Amino acid sequence: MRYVRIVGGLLLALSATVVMAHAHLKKAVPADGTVVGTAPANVVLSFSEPATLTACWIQKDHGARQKITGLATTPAPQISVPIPKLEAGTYVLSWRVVGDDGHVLPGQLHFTVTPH
Ligand SMILES: [Cu+2]
Repeated sequence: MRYVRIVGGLLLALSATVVMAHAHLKKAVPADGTVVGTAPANVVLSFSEPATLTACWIQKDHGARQKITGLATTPAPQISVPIPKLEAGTYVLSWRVVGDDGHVLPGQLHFTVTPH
């Protein structure tokens, strides 16, 4: 019984380590769901560890995805994504990110640019 508990605890500790090794999004500016009056020139993504975006797209009002180029190729915990000039509308920024452990994770955030 004691053995089972120790092994169980060890497995829990191990899985916690694996989870922490993924590049998780901790913060985004603008944050997911934000409504902004001025189109952002950049979206800044903060991850739980140094990470690299392998791909990134922006999509307006469920239209075609536009690929974002000029992404940093050096891993960093904070990544600034250059955003093309945006008109008023609803946007989805989506990406694929790879962290230290080599796992590629998808992510996305939504924001709205209001006319002014
Ligand atoms: Cu991972």
